[in-house]
Amino acid sequence: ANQLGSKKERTLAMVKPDAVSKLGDILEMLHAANLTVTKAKMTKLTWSQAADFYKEHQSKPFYSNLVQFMSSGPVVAMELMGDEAIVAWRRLLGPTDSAVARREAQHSVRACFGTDGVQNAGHGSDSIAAAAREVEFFFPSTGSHGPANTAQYTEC
Ligand code: RTP
Ligand code: MG
Repeated sequence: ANQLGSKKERTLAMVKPDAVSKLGDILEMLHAANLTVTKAKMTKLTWSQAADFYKEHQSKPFYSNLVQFMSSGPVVAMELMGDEAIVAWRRLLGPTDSAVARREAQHSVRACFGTDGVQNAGHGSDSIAAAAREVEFFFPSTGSHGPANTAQYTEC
């Protein structure tokens, strides 16, 4: 914790296929919430990549719909940094079901841009361990080609 008692954390945010066209609005919401984008990538997940990413849910009834949706079009993955970034981004996302979000968190990402319970605009890591796994999933620290993920963000 710093002098103010807050913890700088990183988390993995993903803009799901139903909200990629709203990326600009979502970036504005991140900025307003004091969350900094430190890595970003647009990609289209294969079915098996989406299945791997959400494997903790493989026994759930919605799993095949979820994997189908998550591999149906491009997604934008971002590493975010900020004070208590994990819970701050999940708060900004709002409740899992977009209809509930529209009732209970009207200014959230899912209220504004989500479609329903599965197509809900965004994903956020739910723990420090999940954030580490999910950042590595999209931004592998070894074995990647092209420019390295070593950019250092500086305040402007
Ligand atoms: P996420 O992992 O995507 O950030 O969402 P979450 O923590 O709010 O919700 P989670 O329980 O982890 O579920 C992962 C994703 O599966 C879809 N889902 N559908 N039909 C349903 O009951 C249902 N429940 C979950 C959503 O896309 C959810 O974000
Ligand atoms: Mg989750």
